[in-house]
Amino acid sequence: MLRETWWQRAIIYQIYPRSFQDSDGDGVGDLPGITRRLRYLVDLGVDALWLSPVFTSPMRDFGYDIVDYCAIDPLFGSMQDFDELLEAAHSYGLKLLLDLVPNHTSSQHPWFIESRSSRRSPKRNWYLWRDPAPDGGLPNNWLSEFGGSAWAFDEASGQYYYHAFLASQPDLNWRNPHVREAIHNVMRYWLRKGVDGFRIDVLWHLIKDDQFRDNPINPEFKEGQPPHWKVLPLYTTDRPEVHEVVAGLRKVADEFDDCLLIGEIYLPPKRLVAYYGKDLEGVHLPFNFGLLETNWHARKIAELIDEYEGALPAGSWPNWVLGNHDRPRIATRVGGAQARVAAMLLLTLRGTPTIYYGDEIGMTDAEVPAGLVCDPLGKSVPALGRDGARSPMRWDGSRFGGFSETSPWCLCPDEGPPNVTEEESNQASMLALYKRLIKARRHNPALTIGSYHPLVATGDVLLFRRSHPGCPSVMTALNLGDQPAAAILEGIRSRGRVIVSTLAADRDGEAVKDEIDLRPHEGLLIELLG
Ligand code: TEU
Repeated sequence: MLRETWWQRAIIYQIYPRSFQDSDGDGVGDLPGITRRLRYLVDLGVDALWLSPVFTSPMRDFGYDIVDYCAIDPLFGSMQDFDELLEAAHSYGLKLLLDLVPNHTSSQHPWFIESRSSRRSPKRNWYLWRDPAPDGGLPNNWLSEFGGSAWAFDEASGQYYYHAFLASQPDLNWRNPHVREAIHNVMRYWLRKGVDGFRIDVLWHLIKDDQFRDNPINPEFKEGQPPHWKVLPLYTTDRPEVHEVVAGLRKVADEFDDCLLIGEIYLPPKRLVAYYGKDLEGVHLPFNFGLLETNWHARKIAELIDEYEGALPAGSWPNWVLGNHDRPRIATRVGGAQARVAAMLLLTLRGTPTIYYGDEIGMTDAEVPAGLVCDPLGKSVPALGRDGARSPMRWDGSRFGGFSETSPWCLCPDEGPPNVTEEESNQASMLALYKRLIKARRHNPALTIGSYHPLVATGDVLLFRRSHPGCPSVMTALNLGDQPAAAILEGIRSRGRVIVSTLAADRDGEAVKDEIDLRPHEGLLIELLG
């Protein structure tokens, strides 16, 4: 069993820095803005902040295209601003995680400029260069996630380079030990500064097939699906050799105390958990995106939890994610009423939860008129546009939502709710619910580190129990439907009392026996007595 670490009990909060708080009036969020809002995050009760990339970048993919891994983009502030943020976060007891983007750089990164300069460049082999096919065409059928072939032709040197995302995001060659060493040193740079770990971008992409074989055609592809689904990514992602690379990243993390590595990996549970590594020498938390992808039905969610819990290797620690900067927001996917139920689910499941900024006030995706699309993915595959989930944080009801003095880079926040100021003074708000749930979680080890026991998943009702020796067990009872529902607990002694209802405080302390009545869209947290 692994020794208990800070991140097992922690709640992580993702900040998309462009959209959190502008401090210099340019309409783009920045580091001093985040520093200004730390008090809010402490009051919310989270433990660690993960910042999407803040490094120097031409921003073709909003910072996921980096030209200097060890410098702050002036749009976000200076290195001094970063140091101040880190110090302030630590003084509040908050951990700070950065976004490590090891799979690709910007095409403007000096490494790529040098690599591209000639076939004989010492850095040629830092990226993936291939000759054209004998007929002069593409080296193989690999597709970019952002549309079209994953190969871009370089006229000057007469070869193609591989890019899993934009052509301006060439993939690094992770079979090259110099690339490994260079990124390891990037990690060391930030860890020496005192950051507490990294979320690692597209970890399952790092190694591609060394024979560059064609990906198999996807027989189930249907028109309207993302174009890159036409082939199955057999030879471009989740290659067996990736685990050695992951273990290498972990070794660097282990040079430092308590460094947390989270991997961004979109894979089904059985393949996902391989990223914990042999003997748990992989990342500490391979992000579990099950809740982003599941249908919102009690049975489906129960199956997802069982499958995930069942796949976890001995001694590993689970985690759950409800939203991020790449996917529609939870309140948009399941509606405002169910978003409250989802909050209870996220914060009472076993495993480290990650909250996406703004979800705690019930923000929904902004509607993005076609002419205003910023996201490169949204431009090539409109159905997958990500701008909506990246709109500015809504701090108050003023013009520009208290986010900025000026019109924001992305769509303006509407005036009015939801916003932090309004919700702070409303006991029935989403924000108040998040705070109560976080407090309950922190208060009872059954919820933070306790074991998980499935109880019921029928109709719209989902029920489970969390237990830990020496403290009261807690039951989560969720109604995922819009009709009243009852759960009858046969053979379970379930005397308890309600500690949180997602709807209102009117049931606090209510005694519960064998039958639990749930109002439409209601979730109850019940502390069991004996
Ligand atoms: O996302 C990788 C990824 O899998 C996404 O491309 C996802 O498939 C897509 O957004 C559809 O939901 C990471 C970052 O989170 C994303 O913001 C970057 O654009 C991408 O990598 C490239 O760095």
